[in-house]
Amino acid sequence: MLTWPSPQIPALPGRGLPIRVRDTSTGELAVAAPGPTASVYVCGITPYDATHLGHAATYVAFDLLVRGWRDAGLDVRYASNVTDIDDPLLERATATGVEWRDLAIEQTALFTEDMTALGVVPPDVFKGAVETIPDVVPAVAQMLAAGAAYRVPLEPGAGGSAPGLGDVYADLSADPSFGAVAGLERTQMLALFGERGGDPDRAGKRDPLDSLLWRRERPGEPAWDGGVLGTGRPGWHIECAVIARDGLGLPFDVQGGGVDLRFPHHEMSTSHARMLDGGLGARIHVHAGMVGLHGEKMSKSLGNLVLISVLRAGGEDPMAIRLAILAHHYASDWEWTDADLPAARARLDRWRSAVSGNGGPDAAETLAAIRTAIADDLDAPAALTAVDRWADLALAGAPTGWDLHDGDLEGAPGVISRAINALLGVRL
Ligand code: 5CA
Ligand code: ZN
Repeated sequence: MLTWPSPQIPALPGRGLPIRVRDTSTGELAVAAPGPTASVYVCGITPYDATHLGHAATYVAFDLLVRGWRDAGLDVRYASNVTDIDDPLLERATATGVEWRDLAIEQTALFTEDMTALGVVPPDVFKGAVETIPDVVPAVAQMLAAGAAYRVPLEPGAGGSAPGLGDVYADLSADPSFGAVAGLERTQMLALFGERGGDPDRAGKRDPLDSLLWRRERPGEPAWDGGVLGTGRPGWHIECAVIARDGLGLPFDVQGGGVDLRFPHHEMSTSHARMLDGGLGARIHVHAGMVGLHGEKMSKSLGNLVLISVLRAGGEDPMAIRLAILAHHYASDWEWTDADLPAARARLDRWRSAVSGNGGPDAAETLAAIRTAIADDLDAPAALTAVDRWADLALAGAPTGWDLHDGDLEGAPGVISRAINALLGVRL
């Protein structure tokens, strides 16, 4: 799948600090990557009704991590996916009378344009579920052969020319570490599994929580050659397990996404990865909070959406949208209101005025404060406050500070402008 163009990341004097993030499986702060390499997998969109502000906030959060790692001198590898075949996409396509492929292509294109406008650094590996099928099939076959998966018989009429080959499910009893990602009680797991795409009531499963790896062909549904599995399509969690394994190698440093994916998606995809590799999936799990609108989680299924493409079409400066997002700490749930954009526009104007002059206090302290904030669990609001402080002094007429780096003398406004761009992704 084609990714989007990379924004230019200006060089900064000095080096960033090691970044600590909150690992949601332990609740503790942990160094996100010990180095010298750093790898992250962030769950991508299911391409319908994308990209809303909640999606954008999640990708901007992990963009801070990628930028911070690069600033700290790590060799970063970033992988992500597009769930371009799954039940919700097919349901939406059927409901609106659009071909599912057209819906996926159009929405993925909008997403990549939104990410470009918001200055999000693109993933190095960006794969769709459909193009990953040739890799998913042998992975599922491997799990079957190892006794970590089993077949469940089909209802009459399913399975195309091989109705005797059932759907394939992961056998949770083959994974003693299952449950370590979210740390939930079984009753909580059962409830969430049913709410978030699982099928606890499917007859013939060994455990209601066992999750689908390969769905056999059904009348009216798209299906692909699955070799020994029979025609069908991949389950959701195995898609991310395989893309992460092949794109990053196992184990990798950080598995990320919104907190709605903590269970079952990240629990299951980590379990699948463990069963494929015999070891670990991700070392650390990091989750962004949910952005809400009118008291509810912003979600495609509820339809209470603010779309980035609609804001852009209305002439909104994408950098104001980005600043509005950065004003909230990524890990907390927050509510989008009418006040967010005007406040972000005012801040952007002020910063632009401040770096347009020749004056301003020495940049070193502010650059250090931004780096410290990012290293402390990606604390963007604290970074914005540090820039605000510098801008206030600059606009009040503080004398010019100069920074010497690599033998060049650079004025404080230049250093601040580059720091805002490189670390926060805001182009002034
Ligand atoms: N394709 C799957 C992941 S493999 C999926 O969940 N797609 S999605 O389009 O529903 O969501 C894309 C990303 O945005 C996920 O990381 C999800 O956790 C995050 N997300 C969805 N809604 C919100 C929200 N309201 N606030 C913050 N993040 C959100
Ligand atoms: Zn995923």
